[in-house]
Amino acid sequence: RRRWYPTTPADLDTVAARTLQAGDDLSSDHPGFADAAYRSRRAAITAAAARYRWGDPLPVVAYAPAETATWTAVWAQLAALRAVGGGGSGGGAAAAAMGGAAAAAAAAAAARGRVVAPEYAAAVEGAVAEGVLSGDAIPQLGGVDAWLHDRTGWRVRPVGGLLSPRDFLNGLGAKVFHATQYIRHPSVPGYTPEPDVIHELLGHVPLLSIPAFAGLNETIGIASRGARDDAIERLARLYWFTVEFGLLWGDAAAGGAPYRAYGAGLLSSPGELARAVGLPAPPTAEGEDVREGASPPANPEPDRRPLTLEAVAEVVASSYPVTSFQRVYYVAQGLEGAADVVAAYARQVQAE
Ligand code: H2B
Ligand code: FE
Repeated sequence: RRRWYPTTPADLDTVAARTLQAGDDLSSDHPGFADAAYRSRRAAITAAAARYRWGDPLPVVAYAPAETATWTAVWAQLAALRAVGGGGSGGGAAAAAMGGAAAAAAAAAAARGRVVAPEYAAAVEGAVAEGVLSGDAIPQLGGVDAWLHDRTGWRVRPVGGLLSPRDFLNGLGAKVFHATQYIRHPSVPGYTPEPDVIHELLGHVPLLSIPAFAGLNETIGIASRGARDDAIERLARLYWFTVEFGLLWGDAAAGGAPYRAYGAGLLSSPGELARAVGLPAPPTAEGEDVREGASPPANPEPDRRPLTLEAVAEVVASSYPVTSFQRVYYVAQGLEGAADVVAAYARQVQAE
């Protein structure tokens, strides 16, 4: 007999409090471990997430100036990478002003050099235009949730830390994305070993506003329902190498960028994003330890392999580092291509 699994957002009340690593119980290698003020701040934010029940207003966090400064600094680095090849945020507007075929051609030329998925860049620009995302303040979940729900019907739910892969994937099947609200420790703004508000709201949420990509997430989530433990592990790996660290083929033949990132782990880490798409590392803040063990000698040029259904067999058998840059990235043919490969594998899992 198959075990019970949550299928509605309200069902998630039973799992969302089961975090693996409570926000007030940081492991000893966490940059905030020795910082008592950071720990108590995290504990206050995660306590509100633990009290949350479906239907409650989403918790509002009054972020301190230092927290906002971390958001703003990382936002600036990521915005620079997002704008590569896109002519900055004005590129699209300049093309639009020309009108007609000339505008389309100019927009296509501008987009060729992009190192992030063009759908992602457009989603972030749209959210900024609507005042949902901004580099000036850490967004609150309520505004983000309403914006996302309007687009793809997905909801955001607060969570105090990492969930088990099963609980987290079951949430995706209910079109619910669990989001942490605390921000990474200011000593290491370029990197976090666990999800934080930058990773959730700037990495994951814009992509979940894109129907093809939201569908990919839901597909993995539905396949996780009642699945055996070994199937959960394989789906978690598939999630990791697509949703978290996936790349798309770019437009190298036309002189554009060879790779474009769509993985949220890349889109929220300036150093790893640059490396994954083959750009020089962005300048880091003074004294910043971008990521331990991640300097070029320790991390030679990564492998990039095509994401095919045959490659998924290798993906789901591969463990991956959580606290250093990835050694291998899988490259898909557009977000639809990634979704097709994931759907084909999900059908196999459901037939097991
Ligand atoms: N929990 C939370 N809170 N956020 C995540 O992004 C997350 C998680 N990712 N648990 C999961 C695990 C992912 O790495 C896969 C499915 O294991
Ligand atoms: Fe994530």
